[in-house]
Amino acid sequence: MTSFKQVQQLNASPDETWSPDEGRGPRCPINGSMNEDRSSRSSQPHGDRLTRLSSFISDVLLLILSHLDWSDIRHQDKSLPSGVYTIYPAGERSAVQVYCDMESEGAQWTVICTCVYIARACVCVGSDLDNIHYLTRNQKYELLVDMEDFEGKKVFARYYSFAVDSEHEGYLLNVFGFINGGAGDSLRSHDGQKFSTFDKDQDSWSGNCARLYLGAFWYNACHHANPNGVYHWGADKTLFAVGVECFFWKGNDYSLKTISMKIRRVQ
Ligand SMILES: [Ca+2]
Repeated sequence: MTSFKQVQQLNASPDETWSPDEGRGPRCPINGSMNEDRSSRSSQPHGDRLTRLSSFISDVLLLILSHLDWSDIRHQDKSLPSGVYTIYPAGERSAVQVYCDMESEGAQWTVICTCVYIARACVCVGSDLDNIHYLTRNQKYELLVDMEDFEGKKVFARYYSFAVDSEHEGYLLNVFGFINGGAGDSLRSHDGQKFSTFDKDQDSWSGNCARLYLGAFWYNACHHANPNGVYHWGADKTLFAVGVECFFWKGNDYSLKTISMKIRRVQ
């Protein structure tokens, strides 16, 4: 299992976290129908087990599929604010907490990687790549990359289509349909690449890009973007291209103040 740099605690307040098992917040609308069905089934003939089993399986599948991502939660209560929520990308036993952004570019974005300031540095809080794969394998998703420099300027890059293949396929990145929000297209050269880490070199270079550039990403040979790189405070040429970088906006050797990658299901 491979992931972005991970921080487990997302500083969620209890009121911001929703789980269907907690009995608060939005409820799955089909819960009621399941209970109703069970009571009516009790009067059915004892021999009708196959029909009951088939109906039960159908109910369970509907329950699982109704909580896939943030869009499903938001669909049930449109007044919910930005915050940390629990989603189930691979079914009811796959609970994972994610930050949901209601403020950027039309809202309803599920954050898969973002910088959070901890001890005067920016730590990438990321989602597990398996979960991203589960979310994007059957549904069409778009990607928004927000970033900010130390002069206070904010830009973004947006892509109409985003998907990550399975671990077996190296978590290969599929991203296209670029829309320029001032950041340039620094992911183009990463499209079609597998995800590389310190201990798993899957890049297109003879060496290990993750070790050379001190990050973990869909390196080619090697990068135009390094969001999991070393956090510097802006321009720093001490080590070449190891910072949190977006080449087509700030070039090499400028480590960004913040960068966030967010996905949203295309309706
Ligand atoms: Ca390599």
